[in-house]
Amino acid sequence: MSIKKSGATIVFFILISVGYANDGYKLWLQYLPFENKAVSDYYRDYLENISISGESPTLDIIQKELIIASEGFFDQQVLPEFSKTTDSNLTWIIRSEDLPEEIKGKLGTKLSEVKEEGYWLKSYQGKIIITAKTDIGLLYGTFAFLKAIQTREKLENLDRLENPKIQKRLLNHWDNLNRTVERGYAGFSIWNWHRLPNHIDQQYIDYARANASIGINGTSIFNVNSNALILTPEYLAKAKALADAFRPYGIKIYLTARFNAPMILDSLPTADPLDPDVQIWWKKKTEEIYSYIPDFGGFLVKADSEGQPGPHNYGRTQADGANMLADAVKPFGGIVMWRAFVYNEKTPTDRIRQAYDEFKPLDGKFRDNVIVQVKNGPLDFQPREPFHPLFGAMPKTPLMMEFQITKEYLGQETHWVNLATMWREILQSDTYAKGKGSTVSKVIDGSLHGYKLTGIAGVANIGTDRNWTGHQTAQADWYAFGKLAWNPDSNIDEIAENWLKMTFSNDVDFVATSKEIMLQSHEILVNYMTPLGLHHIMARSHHWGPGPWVTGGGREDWTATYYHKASEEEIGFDRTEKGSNALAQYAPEWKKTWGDADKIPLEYLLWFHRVSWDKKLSTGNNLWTEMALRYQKGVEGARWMQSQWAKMEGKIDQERYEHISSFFKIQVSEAEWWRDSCLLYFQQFSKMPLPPGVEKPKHVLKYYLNFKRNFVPGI
Ligand code: GCV
Repeated sequence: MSIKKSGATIVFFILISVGYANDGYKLWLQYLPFENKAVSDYYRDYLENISISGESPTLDIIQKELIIASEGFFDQQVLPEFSKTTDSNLTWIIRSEDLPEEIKGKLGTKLSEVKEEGYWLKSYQGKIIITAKTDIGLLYGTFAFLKAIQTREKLENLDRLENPKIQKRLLNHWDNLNRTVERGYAGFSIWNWHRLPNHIDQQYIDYARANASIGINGTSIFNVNSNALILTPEYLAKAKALADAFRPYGIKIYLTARFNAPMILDSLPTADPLDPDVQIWWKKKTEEIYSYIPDFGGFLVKADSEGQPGPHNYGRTQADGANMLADAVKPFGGIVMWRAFVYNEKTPTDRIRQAYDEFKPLDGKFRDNVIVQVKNGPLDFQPREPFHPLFGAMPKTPLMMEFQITKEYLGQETHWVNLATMWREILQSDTYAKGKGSTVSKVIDGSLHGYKLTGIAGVANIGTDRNWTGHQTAQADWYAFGKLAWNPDSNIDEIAENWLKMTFSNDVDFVATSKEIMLQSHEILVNYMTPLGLHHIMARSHHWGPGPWVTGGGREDWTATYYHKASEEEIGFDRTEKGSNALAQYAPEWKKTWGDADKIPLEYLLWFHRVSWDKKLSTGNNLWTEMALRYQKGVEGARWMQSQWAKMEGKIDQERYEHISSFFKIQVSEAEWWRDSCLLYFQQFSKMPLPPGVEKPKHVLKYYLNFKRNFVPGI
């Protein structure tokens, strides 16, 4: 499997990335040709002769990845030679137990710091040693090595020992059996159920490669709004085929469990979790699943929420439901991820306080293989929410984070918004659970409360679009999710920078400009969609575009007016003790700032307070003026992003440059749509003129109220 390098190689680095058409399919694993001969020569030494010690499907994958990388870096002219012996090689890929004794001795006790999925990249006497306890660790280490090359790191001083801080790092697909994707905006589901199990599409393999390259080790392949059919032999055989394909990449399969599956599939009269027949049914079903997938990860459950059946139907608690499933998977080492996204359709209290009210009293009542999966904020993946108050409030029950990578409420994959910025805001929020510094990241990595089980899930933004994610730049969110899952305290500036280099180019100007766009993008979007703590003001049902006027219908808490409660005097949701008192679910430290309308950061103002339109804010403006100026600022921000991007022409391939440029047309016009329609709507209440500097709306309010778009994707 070796092709000797030839003298002809040298001329090929002129074919730098700019020259290629590129549809984005290769994600951040582009392995673009080196920009000049010096760079190429430098890295070639490390890529030419590599030793891989041992044999396994995962080690075969490592070898294949190094070939793919070399084909890219050297434009197919130089392929690495592999050997089993380490002697003359500059790069070694070797399990730590197989290292020569002498080297083990020199590496010392630090070697024992490498845990199950961890790795150590170590420059040692002119060589690079990639070592790990397991083959999966070696795979992660190889991707880290290739990333170091992609981002042009110097390898001589490399000394990177990494272990994941979170154990279960999952994607959650909301994919349906008919291949639609709930809240999916990048085409259809990549799972071709009709062709499975016999046909394993190359895209499944590339999916596993991409996930392994960022350390994702689990995937729940089916919608949380579940269909019991997924648990039947027909679909288990298909899930097994995927599990077999993913296994060498270190990725386990998880399935969603529809709570009333025993009734649907086998006509049991009840799905009561305390009914012995129901318990036996789940035990048998679980045994059956493990007979197909011996390393099945476990169940993910949405219960008692938005029409899904659950333990409430039988007067039981969420713990009763979760524990029944936990007992079924326990003998096989499986886990249950039980979602805390539970709220009552009658809206008995402020919707955002219901999960806390329900779960907090159950702390310590769950089996040790249950982990409660909590959305980042207490409402529903809004452009900005404070962190969920359950974080820090359940010391005896492991909690995992659920982020939404797909952009249901943030432009539906046509806006460039860097989600890592928003996720950092949540992860670095202080719960004060054990005093200052008790960040959400420490809750979910288990260090704050000593959780034995830790996890994080991201609702996937992946579909059949050629570039996987609809917007080329939405790939960055998948990438960043993996990186933050590995270490929730990772530096998001570095994540953005590395993603840009790996995906597009190492050009200094390109990276600096694009990174700036990324880092500003979230605040810009919040300004043109939901400034000052506004929330849930999107259109009904498909959630695309503005809808502050949405009212009536079956459920109060699915309207916009329930949340902003605009009147001629004031606007906002009072969540202080004078109102719903959801604020009391947070540590007292937060009450001091968030509880005071004069001290609260303006970002959260209308989330927690009702404020009169003419109230003077810390900026010197009254509320109405500040709101109008922020909407305007958001639009200007979107235009600024667009103009910055226009300067990038010629710095990357034209295909992706143009793709992103055309998406900016959508983003800017939708930003204007949000600004104009929201300001016109709220102006009916404030009755004040638009302040100077805010552009006149393009249409009258009636136009926006009547605007309808058919067949919005994602529902
Ligand atoms: C899968 C929101 C979305 C739903 C989603 C739900 C959930 O309400 O609009 O599509 O359902 O969250 O997270 O369960």
